[in-house]
Amino acid sequence: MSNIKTVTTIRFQDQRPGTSGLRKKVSTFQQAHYLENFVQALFNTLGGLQGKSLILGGDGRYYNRNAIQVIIKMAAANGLKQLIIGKGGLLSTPAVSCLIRKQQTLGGIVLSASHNPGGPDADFGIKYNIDNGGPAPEKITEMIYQQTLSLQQYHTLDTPDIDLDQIGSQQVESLQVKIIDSVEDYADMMEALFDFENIRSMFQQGFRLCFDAMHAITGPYANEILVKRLGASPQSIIRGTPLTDFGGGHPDPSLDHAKELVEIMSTDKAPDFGAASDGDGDRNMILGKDFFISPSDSLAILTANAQLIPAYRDGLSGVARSMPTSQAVDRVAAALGIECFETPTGWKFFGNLLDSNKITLCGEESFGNGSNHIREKDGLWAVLFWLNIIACSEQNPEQICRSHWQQYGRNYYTRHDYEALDNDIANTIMANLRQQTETLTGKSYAGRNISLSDDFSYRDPVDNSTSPHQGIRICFDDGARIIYRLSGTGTSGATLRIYIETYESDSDKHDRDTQDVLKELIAAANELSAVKTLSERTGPSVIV
Ligand code: VG1
Ligand code: CO
Repeated sequence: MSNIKTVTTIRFQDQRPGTSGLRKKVSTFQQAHYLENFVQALFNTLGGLQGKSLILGGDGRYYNRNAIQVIIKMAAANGLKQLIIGKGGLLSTPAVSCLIRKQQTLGGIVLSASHNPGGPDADFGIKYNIDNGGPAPEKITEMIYQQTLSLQQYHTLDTPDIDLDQIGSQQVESLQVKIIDSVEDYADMMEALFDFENIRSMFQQGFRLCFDAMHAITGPYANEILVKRLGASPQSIIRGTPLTDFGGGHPDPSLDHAKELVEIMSTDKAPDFGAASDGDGDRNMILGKDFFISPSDSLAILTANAQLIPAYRDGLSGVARSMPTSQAVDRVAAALGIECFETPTGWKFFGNLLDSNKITLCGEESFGNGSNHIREKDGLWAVLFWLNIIACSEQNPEQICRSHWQQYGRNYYTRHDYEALDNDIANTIMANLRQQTETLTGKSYAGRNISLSDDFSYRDPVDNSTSPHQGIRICFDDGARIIYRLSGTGTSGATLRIYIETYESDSDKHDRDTQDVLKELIAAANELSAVKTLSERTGPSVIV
């Protein structure tokens, strides 16, 4: 291995992974040694790479290809045996998770900043997934971070770039680089989980959908699965070509960022079903004709209808939701007689529950659902789950949602984000709230009494690890809640997220405007946090 180069490096203090890996501006990653340091810290944390194999791929955003070349050379210099890479460097986050499990590799590296914008002036990210296919738990991300603080050198190779577009194996010193089809294994897995025949015949009978791939990673996956294998028309996919800057948009499947889809779904000739996925393919938004399914409701509906799906026909062992996600799924779990776990925000907290078969389905309010089929949330999986339910029930999304509310009641839910706040101000808001939690219980706000108020701390029931400070909870005696937490995925300033929900059992009151229903709680949330005064803002940057 004569071409190995050991480079003396400078250290960076800001490489602690957040909710989902290390996310920074592209320009930060472009600094000399920046990416290399993180990758070397990861390799040092993993220990001996000899004889080991890793999956590598990303969402195709700007800098994806550069980063892959850097990682290939460093992997070779660090003695890794094999890297399995998606063609063109492309792999969705769920596809990486699927491949790690299928190929039984040591883990995988995902290059993505998910729903954050892409391009030279936008965001990039890197995340490590362990051998179960899921995001590395905090213990490991913390070890990587500690490594970055003491790192003195990294190893790389003086060698030309690899052709990422040629399927097949190439040798880089003792490293085998295997370029594979990005879609096939994932598509096969979906076919094994769902009733494709039933969905196919629904399309044959004229069922129409519109899927917005947002110029991100899911275009090729949707094309293979929805068009080629299920028979949807090719026109059903919009923004289907992955672009390095996502066409200039936010690849965020929300009403705000999928405007074209929302418009298509609100016309007289709207298709029967609308959906979108995010930059790296792990999020989903589900729409009916002129009808939005809230992600928290979606999790509850999937849980309630899981017996219709071949993969879940034998029942669910349990379910889990992140703490700020609405409590809609709790009611379904109670009715099914299964346990419902409440975890901190971020998919890594579901891993142990899935591995130990305590849960089968899980989800987050932030447009993410998933199951034990992999260890990441999965956008197209959720789309197929919905299509399978529609095919079996012969009801449209709105009917499915309304009958769900009829049976279980409706959890009105919203999230107010204050973006790009000054870090000190955001920390002050949180510190004030934390202090208040000690004295709030028993007090009355928005016509309700506070029954619990704390800074959520999670104890993992499998490994007993604890994760404190996961968000301020203010819970009322009628089930309403206000939650505050700071985002861990942003790249500039701080984002305060305020999550607000209330429950309505009366089906005559299920057609009201969410912001209107929640207005007293929203006012209480603003008052308790003094967010407007402290941030000098007149309102949230985004309302979801
Ligand atoms: C956000 C969401 C969280 C999600 C995370 C990663 O984190 O709130 O639910 O797991 O993004 O999703 P935060 O810390 O900004 O609230 V993705 O699709 O961006 O990988
Ligand atoms: Co994502």
